[in-house]
Amino acid sequence: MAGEFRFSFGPWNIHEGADPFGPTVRESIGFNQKLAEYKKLKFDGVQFHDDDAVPNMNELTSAQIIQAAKAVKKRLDDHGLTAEFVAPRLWEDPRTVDGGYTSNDPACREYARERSRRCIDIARALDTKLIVLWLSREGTYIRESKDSVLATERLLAALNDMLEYDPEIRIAIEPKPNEPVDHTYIPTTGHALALGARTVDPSRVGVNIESAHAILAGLDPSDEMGFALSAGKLWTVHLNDQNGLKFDQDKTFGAVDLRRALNQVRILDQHEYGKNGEWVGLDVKAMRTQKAEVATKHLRNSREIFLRLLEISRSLKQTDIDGMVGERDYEELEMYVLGKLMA
Ligand code: XLS
Ligand code: MG
Repeated sequence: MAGEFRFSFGPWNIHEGADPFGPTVRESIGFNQKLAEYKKLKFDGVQFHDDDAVPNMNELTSAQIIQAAKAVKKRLDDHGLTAEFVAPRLWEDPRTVDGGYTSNDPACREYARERSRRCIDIARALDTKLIVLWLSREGTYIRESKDSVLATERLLAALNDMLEYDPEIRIAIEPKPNEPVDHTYIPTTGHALALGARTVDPSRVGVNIESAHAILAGLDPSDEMGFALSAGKLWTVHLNDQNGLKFDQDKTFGAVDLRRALNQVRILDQHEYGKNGEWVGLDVKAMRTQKAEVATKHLRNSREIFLRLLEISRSLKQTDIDGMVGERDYEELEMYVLGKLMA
């Protein structure tokens, strides 16, 4: 509903703390136990990778996968939770080592497309029609290894394949410019929407904008959101924060730059994000230093920061802003916004 926000996160946002330079530092928490945390943290929506719902899906028939996903749907119901979306995890299997849809190996490309169809089956069993597509390894480590024209055509064919497989699903592409690969083929919102516009059904392709991914591309997340909102294409968000150009940090929303966070909340609020049922997703990770018993505070904090920034955004008086804009006194406007943030 417009003006009211509901929040979601994925089971991967409660995690063991491994990073590229060190192993896990916290015990694994079972999926059921994680579900029990959602309401305590005041979240109602669950985001899924396909194998968060059906972990051994590669060993099951499609009928078995659907049956297993239906059992997960029952567990969601027991906890009063809703599945927001399902994303095919196309970056861990050995067959996706060189990408999924754009892999140079035809057998691997077929694996990625087949896996995506099974992901759609899981979404339907969980009672959601939204598929998120983070195109993880769809790019190159070295430029000469793939042809970017051919790769774009392959991505388009994969999207068409999914749209045709299920005439009701909608696909929200989650752009990211790098990591794990050196450069990806769909680095920004503009690329995602341009690709969607060329599919068999552009009305069913939109975006999931993640704050950190926009920042890594040198862009302002709220402007990326505005671009998608103006096209009616912002179907979910992954809010978080990022301290400069380094690995994807998934920091607590607003933890690095409160003003940048304020502007994301503001653009969402002012353009009635949520009125078509869109969720506020928080793709945040606890710091590795965090002890196990307090390793969900990043979720609690991110939600709270969103709501406090919402209050600040709504306390900005439009007539005052209009006056300063009318005078072109942007120094005064800057101080007005900063003053509210520092109050
Ligand atoms: C990775 C992405 C990922 C997606 C879901 O950088 O943020 O976690 O959100 O597949
Ligand atoms: Mg994300």
